[in-house]
Parts: sequence; C-alpha cells; structure tokens
Amino acid sequence: MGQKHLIPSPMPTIRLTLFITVAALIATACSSPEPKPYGPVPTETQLAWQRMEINMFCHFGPNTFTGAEWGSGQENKEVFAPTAMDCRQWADVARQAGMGGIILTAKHHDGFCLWPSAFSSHTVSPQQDVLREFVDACHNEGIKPGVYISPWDRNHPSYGTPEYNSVFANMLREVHNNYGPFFEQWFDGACGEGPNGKRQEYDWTLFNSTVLNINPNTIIFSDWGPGCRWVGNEDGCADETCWSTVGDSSWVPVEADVSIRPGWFWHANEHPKTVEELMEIYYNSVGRNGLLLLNVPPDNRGRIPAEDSAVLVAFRAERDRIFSHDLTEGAVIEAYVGDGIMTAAKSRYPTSNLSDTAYHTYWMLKDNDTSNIDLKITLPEEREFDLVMLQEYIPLGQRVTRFHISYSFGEDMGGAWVASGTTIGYKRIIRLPHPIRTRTLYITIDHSLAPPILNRIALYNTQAQ
Ligand code: FUL
Repeated sequence: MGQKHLIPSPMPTIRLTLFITVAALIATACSSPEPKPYGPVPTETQLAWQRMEINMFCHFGPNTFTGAEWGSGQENKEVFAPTAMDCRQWADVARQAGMGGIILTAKHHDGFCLWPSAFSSHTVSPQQDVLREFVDACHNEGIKPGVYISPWDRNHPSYGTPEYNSVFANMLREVHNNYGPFFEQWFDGACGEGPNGKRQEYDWTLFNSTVLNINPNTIIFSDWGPGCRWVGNEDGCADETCWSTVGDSSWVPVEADVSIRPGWFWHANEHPKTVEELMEIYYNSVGRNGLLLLNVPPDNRGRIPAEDSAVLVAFRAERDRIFSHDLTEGAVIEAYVGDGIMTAAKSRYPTSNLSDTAYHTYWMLKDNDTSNIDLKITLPEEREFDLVMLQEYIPLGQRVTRFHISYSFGEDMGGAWVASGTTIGYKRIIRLPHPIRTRTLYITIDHSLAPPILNRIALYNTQAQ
C-alpha cells in the first residue's frame, strides 16, 4: 500500500459554495424516487434479525450432567435432573448482556427432547417441560425465543431409515405449533459422525417447508440457509470478505457461532472467556458483517453460572464504553469522485445521513459512479481514534467490494493510507493498526458493484474512558 495523494482542503469560499449546492441538492433529492435495489436483498425479517447483532445460544440437556459433548442417546433419562432450573435467569442475563434472542438446544444429537414429545420416548416428563418454561421466560423478559432441534438423533429407533424424516418433521410441527413462534430454527448439519454412526439422508425440503408453513418469519439456520448460514468455523470468526448474498439470487447472511467456554455444554472444570477474548470475537463477527451467536451453557443447577454472567455484563459495558461516543460528532462530510484529481460530487441523499443514527436514512451520489469515490470527513478539531465503523444500507443490497481509509497529517502536510478492506455489508468495523490523530479522514470506495449506498460512518477510540 503506497502513499495516497490527498485532496487539498477547499478554501472557505469554495466550502460555502459547496454547502449551498449540497443544501439545494438535499431539497431536490427528497422528491426523487427511491433508488432501486441491487441484486438480492434481505427480507424484513432477515433485516430485523441482522440488527439483533448478538444472540445467546444455550446448550442444555443430559450432557450437562454426564460431562459429554455428544451424548450416545443411551443415557438414562433420570440423568437430566437440574436442581434449581430458572429460565428467567437465562433471559435476564441475556437482556443485561444486550442480547435480544436465545436459542435453546431443545434436542441435541443424543435425541433427548426437552419437551414431552409424542414422537419419542426419550424426553422430559410433562411436569418437567423445559421448552415451555424457556419460552414463557423469554416472553416475560422481552427476549425472542429460538430453537435448536438436531436432525441427527442417536436415540430414535427409526434414525437411519426413510421413516425418520417424517418423525423429525412431526417433531418440528409439534414444537413450532405448540411452543412457537420462534425467531430462529437452528439445524445442525451433523449426520452420524464417528465410528459406526448411522447416517440419514435428510429431507431438507420437508424440514424447511414444515417450519416455514407454520411460521414464514422463522429464520432457518443451516450450513447453507435459507434464512442464514454457518460461518464455517466454531470460533465466531467471519472472513474479512463477507457477502450476505449467495450467487445472483439469494440473501443468506452469515451467523458466527462460538461458545463462551471451551465446550458447548457446561463442564464443572471449564471457565468462560475473558472480555478481551469476547471483544476480539465481536470484531471478527459483528464487525465483519456477521451475527454473533454466543453460547452460554446453563450448569447442572439449570442456571447460568455467576462467572459467565459477570463476564457477559462486563462485555456489554465494554461495548457501551467504546461505542457510545461517535467521534464524527459535529463533522462535515463531503463527497468527491475521480481518478487522481478528485472533484466535488453531487449527492442524491445528503452526506449528513452518514453520521446520524437513524437506520433508514442513507447517503448516495446523484450520478452512477461505482469507483474512486471519496468521502472526506472534516472534524471540528483534531481527534484521536482507532476504530472506523461503516455500514451499507443493505435493504438496497450489498454493493461495495473494495475500500480504503486515509488521513491527513495537517493542513498542506500530506497524509497516509492507513487501512483497506473489501466488503462492508450491514456493519464493518475496521481496527486501525495504530491510533490516528487528525482533523481530516477519507473513506475511499475503490470499487462497488453498483453505486454505493452507505447509512453510517462512525469513529471510535477504544482507549476513551
Ligand atoms: C455442532 C454440534 O455437533 C455441537 O455439539 C454443537 O451443537 C455446535 C453448535 O454444532 O455441529
């Protein structure tokens, strides 16, 4: 990455002219028709889901009591014996941690159902209906319930035969009809792994249609969608280049799952990650156009341990500390286009929309430029920051393929390229290699599949108190 020739700062009179021109454009822009979407776009439900940003995963079942990660399905039902289960406490912890949804493992690979299913004998008793308590607790605490029901079933006698697909569809029908609506249905891709594992040809078309016929607004997670897709690892880490589009026709955003502890289920000798580790995960998931699904396993009492909830509350406080003060406050943002010599560009929607917090206001150029577009941010005074947050207005599609960030050392003193990236999507947080102190920052869209539409640029200082 070489040095970049920065645009000399316009003289005050030119600035005034620009300001008047921009103001006039704002007035005309308001009457122009809405821009057309580019490529696949999220449904309203997918957009609402993406805006949740962080949800909680709860792995809970016989493994919580046996120490296993993958139960054999031969466990005695009596092993599942929480001594002080309190699903309201889970929901309360999620709310305090800033998470809007919880997904519970209602059936893991051992086949044990946390609801008294009519389609299996390996279940809780009707008096011990965990799924009911979970759903009620979520509703009481204003948290959206979601459900994980593993297709892989190491207990069910019909597993490995075509009949199992209809058994599984019946279970889905039972859960979604009697306990729904669920904001998300999590389908694990596992299918008889390990020695002597029976394999099943899953009828995904049947499974998906069963859920969506009951509730078309449930986001279905699987390795490939259709609602959202697996990030491809269990570390909560999305790729730097992260598209929510798949091919030319589908919007299937990424969900990054990871556990707060080494295992997915609670084990007495394991401990939660630190706030620093969780922040790293946050930057690598939410900060890379993904949704973070953070697993917080209840213990053998049926409660989230105090050490986990303390870390979660501290993780929330850390995000609040960093992201509550956007350093673009009072900034003027101007748009330029060109290759080498940049010229002031007309905006169809004003650049001031980039620094407001309203989600549905966005900036877009009047002309159809797709490359070499500079957004010059002039701060009221020199400020220090080390994070740049960008958001594309995804209801109109994901467009940007390449951008870079540069800054000016001072009036007529040149400047430097400081970071570059590929995709932006719903949210992209760029950690600068070192803190920058400047009045003038440039976000350059090097290339976009269609005219870029951004709804937010924000600057933060991770060291700010
Ligand atoms: C994996 C499963 O095999 C793990 O047990 C866990 O549920 C994780 C979220 O997905 O594929």
